[in-house]
Amino acid sequence: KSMRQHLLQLLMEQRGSFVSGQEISDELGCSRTAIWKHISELRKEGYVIDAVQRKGYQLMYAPNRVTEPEIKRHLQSTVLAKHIRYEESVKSTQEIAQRLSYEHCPEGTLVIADEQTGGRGRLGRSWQSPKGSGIWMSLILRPDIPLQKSPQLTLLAAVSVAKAIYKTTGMQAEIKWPNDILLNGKKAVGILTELQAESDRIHAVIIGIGINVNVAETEFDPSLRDIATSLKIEGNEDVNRAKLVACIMEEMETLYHEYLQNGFGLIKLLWEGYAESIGKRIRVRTLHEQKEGIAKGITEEGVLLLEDDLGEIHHIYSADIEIPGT
Ligand code: BTX
Repeated sequence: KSMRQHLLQLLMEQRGSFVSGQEISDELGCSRTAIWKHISELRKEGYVIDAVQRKGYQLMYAPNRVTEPEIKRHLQSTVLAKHIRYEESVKSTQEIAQRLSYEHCPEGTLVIADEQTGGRGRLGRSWQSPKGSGIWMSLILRPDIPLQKSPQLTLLAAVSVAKAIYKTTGMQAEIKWPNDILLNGKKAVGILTELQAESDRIHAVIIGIGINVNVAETEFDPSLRDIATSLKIEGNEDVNRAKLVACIMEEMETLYHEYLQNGFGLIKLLWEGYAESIGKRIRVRTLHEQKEGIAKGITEEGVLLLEDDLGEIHHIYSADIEIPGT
């Protein structure tokens, strides 16, 4: 943890009162001059910190950021996000999480960045991740489950995000199988699940979650403006990113325990409650083919069931779906 993050944590823990320079230098093991330097850096980042002689420092205002102390301030979960790796700007948080996982980091480690320059979606697609306005994060899980059950975790993540969006903003999101979350029909969240496995054993599941939180319309690439949206565009209000991250982690923690103990049953039910396309006519596109029919639901494994016009049921493992005529 950097000196600056540590200092920030101290100031946050004692919000509403002054922290003396002596206390800070004891805690951090650094000089008064060094503290002063870090305080000025924090101010440049938008923190408002009051400094009064013989009293010390007091945090008056914290900007909307997703640093470790900001997230921890809202967090009650025990395993998930206990370890947080925050970065200002990275190519992709998935990449860092993959590496940390190979280095045997603990389960629940969360990698989060303020900006991604090469955010990735599925099938080699890219994910736009502008600076300062979204949640771009990757969570490392190490569940003891067979490989073919891993798609269930994408659905678990989607339900957790939809619940957390409702809790923090009151907005009702819809889930589009397998991994998109929509607000008023437009994509506000994307989820990408990547695996580290050897033969049939899962070493880690890395769940990448991208949320357009306070992204303005002009921040989206023109090609996305018709299909993408953000929580702020739909709700007309700034959303505290750190609070939303914490809320997602808490929802996920609850569902993950439920999942490990009792299996996919409850999550499947919750998921179906949020799913926009179940019972509707959809078009399914895979790399090689395209099918149309009625979405009947998902299986115990999280596989989509499609009934074609001849009444035949198809299992769809991975695809993009569309609702014809929209
Ligand atoms: P996807 O393949 O389902 O969606 C990618 C498609 O979505 C793109 O081709 C584009 O059309 C559209 N798109 C791109 N950026 C955005 C955006 N910001 N909002 C809405 N639509 C967009 C979805 O893949 C999975 C995305 C996961 C992103 C997270 S962010 C943290 C982690 N790190 C990383 O590199 N990826 C994940």
